[in-house]
Amino acid sequence: MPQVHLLNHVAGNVRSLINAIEKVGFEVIWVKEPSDLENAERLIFPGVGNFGHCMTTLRSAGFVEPLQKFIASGKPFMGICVGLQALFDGSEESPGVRGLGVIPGILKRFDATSKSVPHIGWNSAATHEFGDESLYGLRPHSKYYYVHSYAVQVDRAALATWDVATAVYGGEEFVGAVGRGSLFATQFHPEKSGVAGLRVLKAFLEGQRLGPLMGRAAEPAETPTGGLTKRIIACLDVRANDRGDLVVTKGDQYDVREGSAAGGDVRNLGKPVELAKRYYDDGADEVTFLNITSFRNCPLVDLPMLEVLRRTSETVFVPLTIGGGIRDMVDPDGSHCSALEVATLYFKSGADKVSIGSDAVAAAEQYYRRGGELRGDTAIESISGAYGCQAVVVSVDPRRVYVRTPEETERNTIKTAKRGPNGEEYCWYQCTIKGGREGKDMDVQQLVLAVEAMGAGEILLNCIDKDGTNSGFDLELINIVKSTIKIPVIASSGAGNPGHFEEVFAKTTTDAALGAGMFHRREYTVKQVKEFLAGKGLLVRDVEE
Ligand code: 1PR
Repeated sequence: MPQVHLLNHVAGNVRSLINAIEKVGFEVIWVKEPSDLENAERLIFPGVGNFGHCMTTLRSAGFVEPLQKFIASGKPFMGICVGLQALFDGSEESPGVRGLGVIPGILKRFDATSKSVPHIGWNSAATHEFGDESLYGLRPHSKYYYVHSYAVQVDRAALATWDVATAVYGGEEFVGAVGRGSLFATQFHPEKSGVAGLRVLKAFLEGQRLGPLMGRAAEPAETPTGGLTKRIIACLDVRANDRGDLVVTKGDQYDVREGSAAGGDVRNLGKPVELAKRYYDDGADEVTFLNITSFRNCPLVDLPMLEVLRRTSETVFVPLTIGGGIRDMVDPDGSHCSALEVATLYFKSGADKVSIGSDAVAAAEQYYRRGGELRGDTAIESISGAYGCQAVVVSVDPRRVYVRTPEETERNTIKTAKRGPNGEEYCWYQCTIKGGREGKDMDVQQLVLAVEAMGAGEILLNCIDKDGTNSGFDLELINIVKSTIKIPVIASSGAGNPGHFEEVFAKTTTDAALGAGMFHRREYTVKQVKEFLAGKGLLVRDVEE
């Protein structure tokens, strides 16, 4: 097998990259020290997280000069995400920290006044000036998975001697991929970009710099968010059933047992790894696993979801999120594991993001008790500090509480179009923990504001009243959360048909929408949802073969 060296000095999910490299027929050799670069024939430098942290780590390990030398030698080099950013002079993210200075330019933060930041999702990497040829298999109408807050704005004069593929987000045109000679770098993650991404990785590894252009030339995207597609996410609630088998289950308003009386069997809708693969093949833009019972008495290293992630990441090349039990924990043998250690195990097993539920509510309560002061050591802060905010999702499980007048409660209320059982015209959204079993004296706006301040990168917004009802998303809830924070929101709970997805994208500014039961029960496929949305003029990622 031909080989590629991998410089892995920055935290993140490298397992998926290794799986992707192996999938396209190459073997990975780890770079352990700077002198290893002398023997490398080709090199990949991936990275996630903070620019300054990345450069400082490289500098202190003595990699800066050997890297510059490797690149100058003309051997094939590929940077991914922060691996692209490091090639530039610097970044607003870490003023005063020098990059490798191979390509001119400074990274700037996306303007968040009119859009969510980070930029998370599937966008273009279009090469307008290539005539009939494509750079490393990039296709004008393919979509690639991005997750970043800082980007290189396209300055055609400064980049005149470089080949550049661009994307547009909320009116800002930025560098999606850049290359010259045998140097190539992508801001997107090819290992997370499905078939389109694997094609790019393969072309780089095989040295296929230019190839025939497939498909029409790209036109600059004109939608308000640019070329960013509407993300459709498939969610798998996973737990052990009463026989101890790991199953994908699905609740009705969080009750996962069959029959109306408590005590029926846990609903079994399939096996996690197989279902995840099915949704990937169908075009799901992400797959989320929620480990709904957290396997409370299981030693950390034996957590069944670790194996589920390892196996899923071998065949599923889109982002994987894992939730449930991401918190400080004590192993059955009495040893203490921090939330960061738990998350690290999941990232090493193939997860791209962790989703925090109950622990986020506890952290938010303490945050307000301290008068809005950050403590620095909560699960959200420690994981986001080590892996970047894009790696931390907060899963919110709110429930409606109806009141006759806003004065009846100190919580933030809304006037609702859907009145309460006694004709109440107002409601507030109460945060819950432990799968909805315990309500807290905190409303959803307070929670999302606190977790955004702590460094969460995204909100997974469930709704207990809507879960499993097939009656559509709670649009009022989504709108109040979207107007409260800047980070992206995934609308969840209630999807029953493709029209519900169209409705949530038309009537809210949600960044993504998630479905569970309707996919598990095979009522509709992800592909059908996407075809329906495309038919209504919405931008979605096509499934490539
Ligand atoms: O508190 O950090 O250990 O995380 C536990 C996680 O497990 C949380 O993300 C919580 O939302 C989830 N969870 C706990 N209990 C349940 C349950 O169902 N009994 N599931 C549960 C949450 C809601 C969604 C569902 C959507 C879409 N499930 O994930 O997939 O509502 O469903 P639909 O499209 O069929 O309507 P921690």
